[in-house]
Amino acid sequence: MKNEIKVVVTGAAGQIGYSLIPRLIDGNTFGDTTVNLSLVEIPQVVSKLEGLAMELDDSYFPNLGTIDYTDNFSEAADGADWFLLVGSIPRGIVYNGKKIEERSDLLQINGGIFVDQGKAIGEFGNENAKILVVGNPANTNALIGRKAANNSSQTWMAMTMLDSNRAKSMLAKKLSCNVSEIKKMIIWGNHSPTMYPDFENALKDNQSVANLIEDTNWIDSHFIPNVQQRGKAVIDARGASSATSAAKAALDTVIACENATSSDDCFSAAVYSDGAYDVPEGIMCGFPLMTTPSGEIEIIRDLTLSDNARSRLNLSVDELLSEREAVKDLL
Ligand code: NAX
Repeated sequence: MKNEIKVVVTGAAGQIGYSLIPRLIDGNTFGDTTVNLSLVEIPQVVSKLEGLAMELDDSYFPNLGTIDYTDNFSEAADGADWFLLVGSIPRGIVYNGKKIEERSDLLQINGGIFVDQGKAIGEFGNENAKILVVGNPANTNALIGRKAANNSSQTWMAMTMLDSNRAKSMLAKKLSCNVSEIKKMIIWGNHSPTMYPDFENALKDNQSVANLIEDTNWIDSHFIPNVQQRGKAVIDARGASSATSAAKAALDTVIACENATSSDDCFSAAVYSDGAYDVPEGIMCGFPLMTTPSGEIEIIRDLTLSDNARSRLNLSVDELLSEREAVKDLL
């Protein structure tokens, strides 16, 4: 780990940002490294970041380096090692006089944002920078950003760790164990209700969860749909989308990328498909990942997918292909 690291967070004045940003500098996520923060917001909101910067100063974080806040993404991107791209326009708001309700509208609007951010990351971000897209539709936003960046030494990911953490929690409750005992909880496909939480490759005590849970009805009618729909369930219960759990998942992804993965585990994020597991090339798909001891992020390629898993993955891949088609003018 470097002695000093620069981290850019967009959407910094949002719900997830408020929970995420302090924990980037708490000495846990990046270890004993000085963290320079570059916080980005849209022009209408950027002045609010002064208040957040004041709170960070007031919080006694020995690992805090500098704090910059800006609405100029290119300026923020200069020399950055990590990009947490949280900011995006949510569904349901009025944008340029039109209420954004369709996923296709969301894809176009946010896609445009990710073209500009991607270009700036490719040009000004560090070689070997890592980019985690949280803002939805995360997989396709990441695809657009990656293409615009056109920098093969940088690693683009879209976040599926929250889905993986949700799945671990449900399995741990069912198996009466601690969440940390569930290993290899892979989320395949899109961060959307078509995602496939893979209970067959998930392990507890080195045994497939599929063998430990005999109640197949629970898997099909409770576990899989509830992981897929958990985001909506939180919105219904809380009146706002997941924030603290999303922030924790982003931090977990950073930690997973910064530390070598143990041989009995993997982590989940969507990365660019190179044809692994027969997923078509050129989409950002959730895969099982590992960080090598030298810090490379790689797809784990030796797992088996059952016919059931394969058909569920295919559904999600079809959705990703149709999203790609919807934004082809941006690629
Ligand atoms: P908020 O609406 O609270 O905050 C978003 C912030 O982004 C706002 O302050 C807005 O001004 C800012 N923003 C918009 N466009 C921007 C741009 N071009 N540059 C910089 N900032 C910009 O939303 P929040 O609850 O924080 O959620 C943020 C995003 O995370 C949403 O797109 C949401 O759908 C997505 N999520 C993704 C999850 C995942 O697992 N991948 C789970 C949680 C969350 O739903």
